[in-house]
Amino acid sequence: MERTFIAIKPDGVQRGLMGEIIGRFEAKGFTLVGMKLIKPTRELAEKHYGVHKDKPFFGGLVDFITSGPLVAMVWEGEGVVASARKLIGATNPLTAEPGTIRGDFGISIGRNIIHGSDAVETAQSEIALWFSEEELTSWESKMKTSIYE
Ligand code: D4T
Repeated sequence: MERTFIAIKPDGVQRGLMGEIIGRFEAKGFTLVGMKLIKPTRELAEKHYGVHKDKPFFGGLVDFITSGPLVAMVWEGEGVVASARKLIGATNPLTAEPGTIRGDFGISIGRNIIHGSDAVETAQSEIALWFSEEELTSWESKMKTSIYE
């Protein structure tokens, strides 16, 4: 089953949106297989956003992501990588569609509340970066036959 890495960024934590965001993934039918509240080190944040290291916003992004606790999660389900990106919405909250997490709760691109892996391969490397195997718990929801045909 496909897995993706989701992080509620420090702004989402500070604004009290943890329950709302986790609830949206649960209500959709996805399964939570790992979760922890952590204040990431600079090294971890720089690795996570390594693809952006030459961008002008990189320093500010790393400062922000290490500024406070975030909720790191792994969610599992059919097509969860692409579906999570749709639940999250466009990178810029001002142009993100209403009904998406960023569209409903954000304004600034540098405070866009949540991260979700952009592809299956990225998800695999991000999960390995943020979690050890022992921190992930495989389990089968008793609602599975009501969610999947
Ligand atoms: P993440 O990776 O956080 O899920 O965001 P996206 O996948 O939607 O968008 P991204 O990789 O292009 O951007 C990563 C991260 O950088 C912040 N950012 C981005 C910023 O502060 N200023 C900018 O101009 C851009 C493009 C927001 C998300």
